[in-house]
Order: sequence, then structure tokens, then C-alpha cells
Amino acid sequence: MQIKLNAVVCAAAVLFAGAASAQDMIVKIGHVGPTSGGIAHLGKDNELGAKMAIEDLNAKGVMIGGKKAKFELIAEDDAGDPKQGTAVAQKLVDAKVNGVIGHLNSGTSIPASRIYSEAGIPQISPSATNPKFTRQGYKTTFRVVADDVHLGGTLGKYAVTTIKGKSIAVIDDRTAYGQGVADEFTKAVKVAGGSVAATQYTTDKATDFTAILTAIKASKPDVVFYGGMDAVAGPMIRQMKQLGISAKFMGGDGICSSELPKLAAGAMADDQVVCAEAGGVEGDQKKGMDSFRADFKKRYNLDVQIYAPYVYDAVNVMVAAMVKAGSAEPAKYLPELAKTSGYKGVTGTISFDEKGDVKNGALTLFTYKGESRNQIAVIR
Ligand code: ABU
Repeated sequence: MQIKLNAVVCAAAVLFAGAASAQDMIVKIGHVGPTSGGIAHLGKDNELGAKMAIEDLNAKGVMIGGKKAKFELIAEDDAGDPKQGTAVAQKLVDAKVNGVIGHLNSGTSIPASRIYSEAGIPQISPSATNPKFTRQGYKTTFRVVADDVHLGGTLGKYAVTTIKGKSIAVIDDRTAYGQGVADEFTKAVKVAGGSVAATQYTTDKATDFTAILTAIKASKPDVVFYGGMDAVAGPMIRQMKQLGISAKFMGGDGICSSELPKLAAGAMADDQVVCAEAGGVEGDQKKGMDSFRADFKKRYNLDVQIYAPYVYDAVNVMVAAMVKAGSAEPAKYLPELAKTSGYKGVTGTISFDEKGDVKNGALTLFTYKGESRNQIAVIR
């Protein structure tokens, strides 16, 4: 009997230790990314960035309005699909989350932003780069990365002035991101005095590019730009090699992952690929990013793909606004979030402009040697 009683007391103590006390408050942070489908590795990378932030905040102990906050992550999968994106956005609104980090894709972040705006729930995307995302007039919409005007514009100029591309081919996957970044690339090529010799289209689910690559081959391209994600870019690079196209391969942040060499299955030549991440750090700030990457690897036994550090910062920027406001209620902390200025994160200094875009956003050009992604330059 005594043994049974002790067991009950122990179980109650464990339950009490794991639960929030009466003085604590629960803060629910929603996260959305494609954790299934072709770019699940990128969705999981983002989700782990959110998990890591929440683990660190709970370990540190954060006070909001005199109460100890216990942060809970509510992670949803939108599969990169606009319809599923709005469905899970509504699910998070119904779950009364205090804020949302996501979505990963522009094609899901843009339609979901209307749902969060109507519910008054702040949303920070760590990776959606289509300019429209923050240009809809919603007060609840923020992002911590540069946009496709900056990405496509810089890459287009680089293709003409640095790579000296004479015959440039452009392919995009017709998504909000792929089409947007390819259009900005094309505009910048023209401004820099170059021209686009061939244009082709695919989808974010395609696997066979023989027809479009054969059409492009006729223009003898020295640069092929792809607007889309790494899951399609990898096999495309492989099929370029099979068809004897040895052009430089360029793309935006969507292809600029740690996974790209594996997805290309050894078909990528050293320095063949030039891509850009929509953020970047230099000088003293590099230490913070390097230590984040090492810590991430240690905790989850995975390399950062692209945007986990940006997700980490997005969660922390949101929580910093709650602390300043003394409240996790969306209507109360939203004005503080909009005023975010000089926040020192692992991805650099974050301040929002009047649209909710990061001010003075950087981008980083990368190339690959073997399986290693090497920085070329940070550009503002
Ligand atoms: N920025 C690349 C991946 C996400 C997106 O904008 O769709």
C-alpha cells in the first residue's frame, strides 16, 4: 500500500514539474512549412529552427508582463501547396496561436497572410521572397530576408558583368517564387546590357526536363538560370550533364541548399553553380552564425539547409516584441513588433521598414566545390 502511495506522489510531482504553474502563461507559436513532399528537407530545416528557438527560450526563462512564459510550438505542414497553406493557416487561427512563423514558400505565405491579417495574428516569414508578400497593405505581415527584387536583380547583373554570360537561358517553375525571381533576373540581365536567348517553363513537381533542355541547347547557353527549388534543380543539373550542356547554372535561394550536390547526384562541376541566400553576415557577425550552425548540427545531427537560422531569429524577434509589450496578445504586441529596430540576431541586425520588410537586407552569393557550399560574397 505504501509503495502504491509513493508511486502516486511521484507521478503527481512529475506531472506538476512538467506543467505550467498558475502564475505561468502559455504562449503558442505556430510554424508552417512543407514537411512533406519534394522539399520536405527544407521544411524540416525551418521547423527545427523554430524548435531550437523555443527550446532556448524555455531554457532561459522569459518573463512577459510579470509572468513566466512557457512557449509551445504548434508545427503544421502545408506541403508547399497554396490550398493546404490556407487550410493550416485557418487551423492555427482556430487554435488561437499568439503568432505564426512561416510559411516557407511565397506561394503559400501570400494566400495565408490574408487569413492571419483578418485574425490580427502577426506572421513573420523566414524565407518567402516574393515582393508581393509584404506589399498587400497587411499590418500583420513581416519577413526577415531580402526579396526577389534584390535576389534576381543581383544575380542578373552578376550573370552579365562577372560571369560575362553571352547566351543566357531562363527556366522557371511557374510558382509565385520561381516566376518572380526569374522575372527579376531577366530584367536585371537586360539592364546590365545582356539578353535572354531562351525561356522555358516547368513545374515544381517535374522530373523530366529533356524537352526543355533540348530546346535550350539550341541557343548554346553559357548560363542557365533556374527559378525554383533545389528538388527540381538537382535532377535538372544531372540531365544537363547527360545532354552535354556545361553552362553555369544559377538560381536564387530556393536552390542554394546544403542538399543540392546530393540532389544533383555528383553531376555538378566545381564552381558550376552560383546561387544566393536572401541574407548574410560579415565580419564579427559571422561568429554567431557559425556557432548557430555548429549547435544545430550537435542537437539534431543535421546540417543547416538554408533558413533555419532565419526562423530562429524570427521566433526571437516575435518574443522580444511580446516582452517589450508586456503581453503575448497579438493586438498588444503587434505595434512593438512593427517597431523592431536594431535586434541583434544570428542572421544579423533586424529592423523592419513600414511594409514589414527587413531593412538593408543582405544577400550572400555561393558556389559549390564537391559537396561543400562556399561563400563568394555578401552583397547589400
Ligand atoms: N525564397 C525561396 C523559397 C521560398 C519562396 O519564396 O517560395
